[in-house]
Amino acid sequence: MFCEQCEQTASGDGCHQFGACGKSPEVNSVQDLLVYCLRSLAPVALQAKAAGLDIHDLDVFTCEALFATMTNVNFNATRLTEYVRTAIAQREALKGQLENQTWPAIATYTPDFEEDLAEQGETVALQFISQVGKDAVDVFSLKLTVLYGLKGVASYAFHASEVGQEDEQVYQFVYRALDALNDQTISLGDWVALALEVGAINYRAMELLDAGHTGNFGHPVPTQVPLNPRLGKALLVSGHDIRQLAAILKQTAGKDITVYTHGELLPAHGYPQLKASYPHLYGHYGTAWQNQTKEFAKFPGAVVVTTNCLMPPHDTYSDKIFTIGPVSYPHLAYLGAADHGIPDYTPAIEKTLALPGFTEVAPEQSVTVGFAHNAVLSVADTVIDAVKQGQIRHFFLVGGCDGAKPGRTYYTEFVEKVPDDCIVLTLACGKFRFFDRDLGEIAGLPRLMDVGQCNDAYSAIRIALALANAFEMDVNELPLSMILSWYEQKAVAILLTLLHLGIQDIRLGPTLPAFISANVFKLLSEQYHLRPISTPDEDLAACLA
Ligand code: SF4
Ligand code: SF3
Repeated sequence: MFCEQCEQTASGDGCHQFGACGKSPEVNSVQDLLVYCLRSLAPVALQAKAAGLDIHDLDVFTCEALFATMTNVNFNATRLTEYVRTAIAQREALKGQLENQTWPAIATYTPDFEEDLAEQGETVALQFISQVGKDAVDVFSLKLTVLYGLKGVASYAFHASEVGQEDEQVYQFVYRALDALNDQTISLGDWVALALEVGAINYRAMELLDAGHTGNFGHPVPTQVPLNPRLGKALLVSGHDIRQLAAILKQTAGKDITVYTHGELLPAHGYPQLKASYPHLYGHYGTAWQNQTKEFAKFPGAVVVTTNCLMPPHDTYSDKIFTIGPVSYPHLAYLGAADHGIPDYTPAIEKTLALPGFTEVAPEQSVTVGFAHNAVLSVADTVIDAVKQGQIRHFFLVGGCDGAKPGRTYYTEFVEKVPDDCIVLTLACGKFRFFDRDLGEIAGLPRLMDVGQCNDAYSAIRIALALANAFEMDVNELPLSMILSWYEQKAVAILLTLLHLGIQDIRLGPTLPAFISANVFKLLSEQYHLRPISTPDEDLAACLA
């Protein structure tokens, strides 16, 4: 097997024997086969669109299928095979509607479903890896950057479609980028341009998702979220999917169940309409994804995992875990979509009622969430005055994915060392390293503001652009530094968005992506001053200089 799509990749240069994430070589190969089949579908889908056919369901399917190949989403070869079958069946059905076309060879590829699909996946993956010619290493690096970034785009576009926000431009691009991966003639420079276009499209996908979340649930407002449980039956919802959280809240209403968020669903508490409609959306339990085996084991109720990051579950608790959508793991209960993409959550509810729930009170503790663009920009005047009067010296955006590597203590230390006259904005699951710290206030503004999920990088960008506008300066001239952590492919998409917007001087860690070649990194550091994190002291001093 060969996979190097995440930060956890073995020895920093690719998982070859078994995934450090727990993905088996067989599952990896079926995922490779699925990506190949989606690439084979792409030219046909583009033709269908050019011919004016409505292929909306296929657009959403393509995004979901790409999502299923992201890190810590789908470990189930059977379900991945279903995606492969659907991709091929849909492609052939479309070809039937597009008569008299000459198709490229890839669009005629069909796996032999009677034979070992993993073996066939390995063959197509080897073809993809075998690059020849000038700039082969760097072209391969950029192809992987495009593919991995595209997975991030697809995941956000899938979520945006769930909350009723779609843009044909995004779907078109998904196929165009998949089709580009079939093209051996694209130059190095054009691959760089395509990678930046992934960033541009990702900005649009995140914007759509923001519009879907705020349109359905209101603009986030600063909201206190209890971290201590309350007595009674408890259901935990993990992942990123706020629409599914809303569906679970609806289906558990009046059943004497308290619903807790886990991981990237913490910011859901900031959405006022969700809170107002469902008072049993009470608190947050646990921290970032890599701690879930301990946290899920201890949680005294059922757990629904709506998206990444799912870790291979331990036997001691696997019978209370439920997965949905693109998420799957062999032997874990899977709740298929029953009504407009919403599963019937009865099995998870029954499991919750059968489990003891919380039986002991714990000391009160809380965090505040809800500092998305609307909330922060509603106090823009205060922020601007505080900067002008020298009360706020600098802003730091410290955020991104969390992970298990010891080097990630950098981020905790960094935040602890940020001087008192600076504000820390944070987002995504990396915040769990410091989210419960009380950093105090400046001019009535909290020094630590939780902007939201990883996709709310859109909100952070909106805040930065609005401040730049107010100060009549370029965003790179603002007293703002971005200290980012990455783990999976959503983070790749977000990084490409920031580069597309021309954001300079980003510090990235805990390590640089293995799929970025030395030359590609050189280019990024020359053009954007992208650099690896060093030590908190050194980086802080440089940012504040
Ligand atoms: Fe390795 Fe990450 Fe790929 Fe899993 S997703 S196999 S940990 S590189
Ligand atoms: Fe975290 Fe998996 Fe990336 Fe949404 S949930 S940021 S790692």
